[in-house]
Amino acid sequence: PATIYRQDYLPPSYLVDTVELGFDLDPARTIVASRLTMRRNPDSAERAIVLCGENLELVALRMNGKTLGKREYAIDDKTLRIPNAPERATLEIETLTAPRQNTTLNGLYVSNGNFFTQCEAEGFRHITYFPDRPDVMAKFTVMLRADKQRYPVLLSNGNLIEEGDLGDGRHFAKWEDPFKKPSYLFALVAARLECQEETFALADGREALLQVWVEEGNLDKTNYAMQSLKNSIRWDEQRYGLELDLDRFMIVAVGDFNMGAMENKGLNIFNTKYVLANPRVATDTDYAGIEAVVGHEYFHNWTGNRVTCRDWFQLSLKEGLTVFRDQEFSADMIGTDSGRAVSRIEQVRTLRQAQFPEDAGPMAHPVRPDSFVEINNFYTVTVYEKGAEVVRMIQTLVGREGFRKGMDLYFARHDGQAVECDDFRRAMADANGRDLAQFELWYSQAGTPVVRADTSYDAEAKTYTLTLSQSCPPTPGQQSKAPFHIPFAVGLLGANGRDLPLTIDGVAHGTGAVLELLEARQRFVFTDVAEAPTPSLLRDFSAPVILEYDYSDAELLHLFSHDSDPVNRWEAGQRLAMARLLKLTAAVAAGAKLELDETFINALRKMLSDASLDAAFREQALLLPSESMIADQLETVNPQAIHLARQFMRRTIGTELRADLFAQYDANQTPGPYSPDAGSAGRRGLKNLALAYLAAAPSPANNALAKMQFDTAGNMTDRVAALGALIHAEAEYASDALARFYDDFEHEALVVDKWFSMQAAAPGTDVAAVRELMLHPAFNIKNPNRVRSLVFAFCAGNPAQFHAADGSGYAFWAEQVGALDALNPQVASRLARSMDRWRRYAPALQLPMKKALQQVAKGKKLSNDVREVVGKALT
Ligand code: B3K
Ligand code: ZN
Repeated sequence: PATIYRQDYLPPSYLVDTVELGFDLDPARTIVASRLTMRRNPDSAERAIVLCGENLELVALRMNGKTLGKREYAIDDKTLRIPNAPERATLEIETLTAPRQNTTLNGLYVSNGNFFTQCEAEGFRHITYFPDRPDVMAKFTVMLRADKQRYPVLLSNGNLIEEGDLGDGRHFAKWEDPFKKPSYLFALVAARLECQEETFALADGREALLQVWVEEGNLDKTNYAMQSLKNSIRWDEQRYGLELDLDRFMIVAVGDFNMGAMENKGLNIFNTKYVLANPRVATDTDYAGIEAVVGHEYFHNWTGNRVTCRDWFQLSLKEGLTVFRDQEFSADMIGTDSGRAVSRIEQVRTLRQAQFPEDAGPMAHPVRPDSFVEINNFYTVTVYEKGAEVVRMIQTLVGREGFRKGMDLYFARHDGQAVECDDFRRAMADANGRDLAQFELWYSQAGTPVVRADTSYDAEAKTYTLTLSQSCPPTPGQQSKAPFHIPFAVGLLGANGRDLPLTIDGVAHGTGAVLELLEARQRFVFTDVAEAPTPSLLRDFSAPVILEYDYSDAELLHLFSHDSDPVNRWEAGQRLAMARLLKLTAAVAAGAKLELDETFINALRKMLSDASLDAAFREQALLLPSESMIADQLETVNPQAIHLARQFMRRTIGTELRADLFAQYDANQTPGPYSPDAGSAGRRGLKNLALAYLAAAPSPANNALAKMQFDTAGNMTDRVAALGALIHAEAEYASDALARFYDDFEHEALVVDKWFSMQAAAPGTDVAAVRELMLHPAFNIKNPNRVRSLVFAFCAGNPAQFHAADGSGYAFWAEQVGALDALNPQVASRLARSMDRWRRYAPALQLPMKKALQQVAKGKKLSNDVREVVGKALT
C-alpha cells in the first residue's frame, strides 16, 4: 500500500461552492444524487477535476447539463477524473450503495435497522464521488427520502427547512447547513428514534433547540447527556466567548459505532456508551465519560468545524486542542482545586498507560505525523492526548489570559478556513509577543523526552543548583532529536514540609516557578535558600516527559506527606510504589521471598485515613501503577511475574490495612439518592477501592462485605465494584452473582458489555474461557462495543493470561484480527496494536508473538489498516 507524505501536499484543483444531495434511502440499494457547483482553484496548476469514490456504482454523470461519455472521464476503484474541465462546472452525479452490506461502520451503514453515517476521515467517498479532503469546504443542502413507518425521523446537518409526505408511504425532509464545511462533517440519520428536547437561551439572547435522540426505551437515560450539553454551551461562552452558531443542536446515539462520538456539524453522532446513563445502569466513570465526550464534540464546533484542518496530518490541530478544552471543562465542572488536581492525575495516568508506550513503540509518530498509510490508524493517544499536553504547555508558557488572547486571534484570523498546526502556534506566539519557534519541535519530533535532574546545595552560600539535562530516544525515521522547549515547574520544600520562597537571578518567584528548559543541559541557581530543600520537580506534570531524579525514600515520603502540589504528592506515592513493585517483580522471577516494608505500608495507612484530604485524591494516591506501567519500566517483560508482584502488594495492603480499610469503607458511604457529582463519586471511589483491597486478601468477612454490597447496591457503580471484588476474591458467590447480574441486565447492552469485560479481564480467565464466552448468544463480532468488551479486554487488559507461555493468547489474537478485518478494518487494526511492543517480552514469548504477527501479515485480503500496523511492528 502507498505511503502518503505531509510534504507532498497540493492544494485541491477545484473548489466546491455548493453541494445538493438527494438520498433515496433503502438498506439494500440507496440512490445518492449529488449536484456540485465547482470552480477552478486559482492556487492549483492542475486542470482536472479529481473526485474520490470507493465501493460505489456510478449510475449517471453530467457536467454542465451534458452526460459525459466514457472517454470524457477516467474512473478506477478510488478516483473519478475529469480532465480538461472548464473554469466552472456543475456536476450531477448519481451513485448506488448498499448500506446493509456495509459492516465497516464507515460511510452510510445500517445499525439495528436504522441508517447512520460516519464520514471522518474518509467515509464520505463511500457515499458519493467528491473531493473528499478537509480543505474543500462547501455549503450543503440535503434531501432525505425514506419509508415513513420504518424511518419516521430524518436528520441531517444544520436547519430543517422543509418536510412532508411523498404519498407512496414515503416522506421527506430537507436540511440546509448555513456554514460551509468539509465533507467529513456531513451526517445523516434516518431512523425510528425518540428524543428529549429543550430550548436553551444563548448568551446573545437567541434560543437554541437542543435534542438528544435515542432508540425506544432509552428516554430514561438521556438527562445527563442533555445536562452536559447545556453545561458545555455555557462553559464555552464563558471561558472562550464562543457561542453556538446554529438554531438547533442534535445528539444521536447509536449502538454500532467504531469510536466514541463524531462532531458532525449540528448533528453529533455518539456511541450509546457516551450518551445513555441512569444510576441503575451507569457507573461514575460512565457519567464522567459522557460529560467529557459531550463536551469534546460540542467544543469541536469551533475547534474543528469553524476552523478545520488543511489536511489529515494536521489532525492534532483540532484533536489536541479539543481534548485540552474538554479536560479543562471537566476540571471546571468539579470546581475545586483538589478536584482539578485529581483530573490532572487521571490525565497523567492515561499518558503513562497508553501514550508513552506508543511513543516508545513501532507506531511512534509526531503529534503532527509526516506520513501514513491509513489515516484512521492515526487517531491515536499521541495525536489526542499528547496533542492536548502540547496545547497545555503553551498555556503554561503564556498564562491563562495569554492563552485566551491567542484563541481570540486564532479565530479572528482563521474562522471559516482549513489550516495547519503552525497557524495555531503562530496565533499564540503573535498574541503574546512570544517566540514559539523552538516549541514547534513538540509537533515534529516523536518520542518521550527524558529530563534528568541533578541538584546540589551549598550551605555556605545558601544556593541550591538544579541542573536539567534533556534527551529523547530515537523513534522510527527520527534518529536524533534537537532539544525541546520544556516548561518545567518546580518548588522547594523545607524540612517542615512548607514551600520555601524561590529567588532565581535576583528575581522572586513566590513559592513556585516555571523554568524554561531550552538547551540540552541547563543550570538554574536558587539563591537565599535557608536549608537543604526537598525538590518538587515537574509540578502539575508541566510537560509530557519522563523525569529522572535520584530521590531517596525519605524525600519521597516527605513529598507524599507534604507537597503543596497535589500532583507531585501523588507522584511521590507512585514512585514509592513503583520502586517496590520492580523489586517484587525481580523477586518473583528469582523465586525469592516477597516482602513489603512497614514504612511504605504506614505511609499508605496515613494517606488512607487523612480526612483532611478529599476522598477522590486519596483514592488516586492509593491506586498502584498498572501492570503495563510496570512493564514499561523493564528491559525485559515477564507479565506473569509482574502480575504476581502486584497481586502480592495488593494482598499485603489488604491484610496490613484491614482495619483502616473497613473504617474508610464505612466512613465513605453516600447515603441518599445517587448523584454523579465529583464529591460523591470520590467517596464511592475510595470506598470501592477499600473493598477491592479487602478482596485482594480474601477472608469470609471480606467476601461477606462484597456480597452484602452486591445484594444491596442502589447504583451500578457499587454493583460492579462488588461484583469485581467477588470475582477477584474468587469468592464462592461470584458465579451466582455473575449469573444474577446478567439476568437483571440482559436487555441493557452497555451493562452486558460490562458483564463481558469484567470476566475477560479477571485473573482467572484464560483463552479457553474467552472462547467459551464468545459462544454466548449475546456475543456479536459485528458490534464494536461488544468486541472491545470481550476480545480487547482480554488481549489488552489481561496481560498475565494473554501472554500465556503456550502462546495460545497470540494464536487467539491472530485469529480475531483476521476475522475482524474481514468485517471492520478500523476495529481490527486497533486490536492489532496490542502486539506493538512484542520485542520487549522475554525471549520465550517473543518468538510466538513474532509468528502470530507474521501470520496476520501474510493474510491475502488484509486491509491497509491492519497491514500498516503489523508491518510497522515487524520492521
Ligand atoms: N473526530 C472524531 C474521530 C473520528 C475517527 C475516525 N476514524 C471524534 C472526535 O475526536 O471527536
Ligand atoms: Zn475530537
